Amino acid sequence: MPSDGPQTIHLADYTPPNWLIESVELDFALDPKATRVTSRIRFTRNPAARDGDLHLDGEQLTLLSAAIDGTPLSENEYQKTDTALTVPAQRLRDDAFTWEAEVQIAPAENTALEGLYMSGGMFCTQCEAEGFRKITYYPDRPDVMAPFTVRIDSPMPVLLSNGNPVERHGHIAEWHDPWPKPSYLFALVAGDLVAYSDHFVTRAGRNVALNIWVRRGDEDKSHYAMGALKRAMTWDEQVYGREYDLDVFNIVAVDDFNMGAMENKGLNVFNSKYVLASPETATDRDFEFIESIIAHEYFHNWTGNRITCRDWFQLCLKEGLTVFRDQQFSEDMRGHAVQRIDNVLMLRAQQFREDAGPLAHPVRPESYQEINNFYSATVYKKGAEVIGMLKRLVGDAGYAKALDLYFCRHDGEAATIEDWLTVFEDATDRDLGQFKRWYTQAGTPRLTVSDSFSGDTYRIEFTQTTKPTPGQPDKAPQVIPVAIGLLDETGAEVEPTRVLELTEERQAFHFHGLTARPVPSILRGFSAPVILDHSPSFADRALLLAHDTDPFNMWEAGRSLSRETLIGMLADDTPPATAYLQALSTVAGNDTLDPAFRALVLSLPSEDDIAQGAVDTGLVPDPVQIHATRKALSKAIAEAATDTLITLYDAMETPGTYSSDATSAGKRALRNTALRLLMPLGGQPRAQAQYDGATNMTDQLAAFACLLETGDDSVAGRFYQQWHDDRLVMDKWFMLQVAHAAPERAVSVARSLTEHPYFDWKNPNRFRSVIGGLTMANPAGFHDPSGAGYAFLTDWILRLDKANPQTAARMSSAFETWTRYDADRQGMIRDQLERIAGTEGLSRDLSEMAGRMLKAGQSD
Ligand code: B3K
Ligand code: ZN
Repeated sequence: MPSDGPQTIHLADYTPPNWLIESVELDFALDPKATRVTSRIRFTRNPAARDGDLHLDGEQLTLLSAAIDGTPLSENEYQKTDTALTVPAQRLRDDAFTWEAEVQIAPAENTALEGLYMSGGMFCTQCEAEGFRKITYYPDRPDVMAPFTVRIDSPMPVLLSNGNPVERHGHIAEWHDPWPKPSYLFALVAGDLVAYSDHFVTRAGRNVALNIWVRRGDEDKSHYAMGALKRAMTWDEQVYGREYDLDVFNIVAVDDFNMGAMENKGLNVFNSKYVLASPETATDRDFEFIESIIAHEYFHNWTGNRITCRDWFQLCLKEGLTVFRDQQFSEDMRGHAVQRIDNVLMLRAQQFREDAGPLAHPVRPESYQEINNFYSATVYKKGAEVIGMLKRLVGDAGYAKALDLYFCRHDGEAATIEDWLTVFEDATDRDLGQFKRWYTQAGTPRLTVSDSFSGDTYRIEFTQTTKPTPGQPDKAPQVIPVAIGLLDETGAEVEPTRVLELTEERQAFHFHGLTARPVPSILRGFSAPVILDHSPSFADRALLLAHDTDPFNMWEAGRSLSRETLIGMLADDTPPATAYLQALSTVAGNDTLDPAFRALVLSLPSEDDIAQGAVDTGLVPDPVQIHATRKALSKAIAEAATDTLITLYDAMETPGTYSSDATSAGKRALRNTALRLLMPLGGQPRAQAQYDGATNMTDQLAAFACLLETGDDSVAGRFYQQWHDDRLVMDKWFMLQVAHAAPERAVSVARSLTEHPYFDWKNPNRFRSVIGGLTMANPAGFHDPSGAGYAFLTDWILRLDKANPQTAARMSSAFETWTRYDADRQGMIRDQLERIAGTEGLSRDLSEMAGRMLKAGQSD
């Protein structure tokens, strides 16, 4: 890295701000090419200050004027660079002063979708993490919190900002947010929008106006999101005792957005994908995501906004906790077992994958170049698991007490992980010194199990190890809560769930008073984010699959049999055991089990999971072979369970009006799983009939995917004719054609879709549909032995990097698993990573990602 390359920021270098802010006033005169922003900021000296300089961040701003206490600043009274403006302490002798500045910005030219930008003719903002500095000069750091007053001058009919509306006179609207907040929570929206409105009365009797702002015609697609918002508001009052604190809560749906949504105070901005839904246009999965993301952003009002982060290293303080809260909410709304399994599936697919490769980092990282690269599965999803473990260790009552103390002690503050852990220590009298390693140590611990039985005693011994990760060669033992229960040979539970606390590298536990060797059910509910290295006999796993009282482990038993079967097929062509196929078929036909659960048992591990499983057993994964093997196993399951699947397909029909509730969605999931499995056994007419008769997107899309895989060329055209006017459905059209293309055709299908007139590469959803459709949803196509997939991805991210570095950098993580493949593939990916790293004018975002990934191959 050249010495003038991107600067690395270290947690250890944190210093408090020199100046705090009492109040902020912002005036916006909106214009796509030349927006004027006037700021009036009252600064007061921070008693904890290091020195008296005033440091303001500012990027891509044209400074028109600046003054202190009404006196204009001349150019020799401050220093200005491309990223900052500093007024030296000598100019600031008083303990308080008012800064006034006017800057000009060009939202229409902002393709990075960070700061103030335009989407479909409307003005909108995205400031987290460091976008506010593209709006005006400001100490753009989360530990500077202030109340904001915002005036917007624009002919647009709808003008929104944070807080409560103050007044509206013709072209000018004023908003006031009384709650001190950091700049990353600022938001402004101006557009020709319409609202779908409702209201909510809080526990204390405050009447809150609720509005979901959308483009004309989309009002009816906002009903589901509104219901989800009200359920989330009620749930947070009932479960966490948290009430909403403003007169209005606004949500805006935006088509061009880099991520899912953003929790700006009182004005959440959403990717329209996570707001708009109707039965005809959205799948059950879309409804589920909308509910959880609406809840997630709403829950941030307390965990993130009222209590925010001191610095960006503490990101998991708000994200891990808020993900944990939204997962609890979804479990309460939709069923605990299935939601838990779903969350673990995503954790393994995204976070375990990250932890196993060059991008591994602790839940609280210690350094970064570009903070946007750390909105990662580790910070979010492992961050949530860490809180789940804390709750398990201190118990429900201890957790409730700690959270009450947290809200009371830190309300209005910018806090740290140390503050968070101290709250738990104070509330529960526990020493969390060792537990803290979950925040500081990267990597997924592997738990090896050995057990024995003698006399009346069952002994189980665990050994924990964690592989080295970048910058952390040696790992210390962590506190691992292992929920365990014991079954006898008939499947009866002889020892109900108890939580064993592992603290040592190697530790044994004893269970006395047993009459025979029990079958252990280990890590119930996935009580810790670890890899369990334990291969019980087929008979033991079949017993767990049939009888475990813990639904997570019941599913896990089936999953581990599927994984082992696939690895056997890959390694030496071992055919799937009849008993395994029979066990799956029995579960599928067991009407006492929830259909959604049965659908999960019937789903095989993803191709990427199988690749990681292969690595774990010492094989070099071949994505093309994995694809074929998974297909073969799927067919074998269908052959063994044909009658059951046909019966299920008919029995799980949900006639009548569509309902997105979990029970109906579960039936559709099982029915569509059966449809898919039956495809190689002459299922085409069934899929065709379902496609023709579908009245909801879940069923239509499931049939569409099946038909695409048969090579049916006409179905994509029919789908297009029906849906070409609907952007969100067209995203699915793009994505599925790539995802379900035969591997050898996938790159050419993706490439020709990038030439389609509707392919708008600057729209992140569309970009992700096609490029992500290849890298994430068609791994065998992406890893085509020719290397064409690698070159295709690289061409596109280099192009996107010039317009939108954040999304380009995120997409580059498709390469994060590169060292697991054969030498040819590794060589080709290394070439592409080097090509990226060597590109002139690369963004800080993408340069950091390529650099981190390349480092992994250096010792080779
Ligand atoms: N806090 C935002 C994410 C911001 C991402 C910035 N690159 C959404 C969320 O986690 O709720
Ligand atoms: Zn969040």
